[in-house]
Amino acid sequence: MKLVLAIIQDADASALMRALTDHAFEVTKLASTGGFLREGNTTLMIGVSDERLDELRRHVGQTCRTRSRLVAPSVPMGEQGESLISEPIEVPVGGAVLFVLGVQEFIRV
Ligand code: 2BA
Ligand code: 2BA
Repeated sequence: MKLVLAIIQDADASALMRALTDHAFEVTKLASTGGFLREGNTTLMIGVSDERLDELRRHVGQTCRTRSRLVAPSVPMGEQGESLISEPIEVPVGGAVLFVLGVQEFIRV
């Protein structure tokens, strides 16, 4: 068994939860925050058998889109203290970041 931590965008969370539960995956949803954008995102914990890992990956790939976000860089200061205004930069986010961890035990009490 594996525990998949899937970090996805909030906009994809409902569709992915639906797709996974429709296909009998068990899922737990956590609210999370990205360290770089400091914006909310969604982390799904999915305990899955090794045999179904590829299928899970396929659902995630089909559901989670890559989107671009414009980020204003912090304003650097010149030598005389004047600000050097720079253009916002485009940052791609997603489709999804997956961590796949081995599960030592799955216990229901
Ligand atoms: P954020 O940390 O808010 O990052 C959003 C997007 O900003 C990232 O998209 C990446 O394209 C870009 N980015 C992140 N750090 C950067 C940096 N130091 N310089 C330039 N660009 C940077 P994704 O890679 O698709 O990541 C989406 C979210 O997944 C991240 O949100 C974070 O919450 C999580 N994540 C990604 N890699 C992670 C890791 N190694 N460990 C833990 N969480 C991770
Ligand atoms: P839920 O997903 O809201 O599931 C609540 C209960 O509904 C489950 O209790 C189970 O008895 C039943 N259930 C879930 N999926 C089902 C399905 N496809 N068909 C029929 N019945 C289903 P528990 O098994 O005690 O799970 C309690 C909570 O623990 C779950 O809430 C979920 O948040 C988490 N969880 C359980 N197994 C998980 C796994 N493999 N991966 C991630 N989270 C899991």
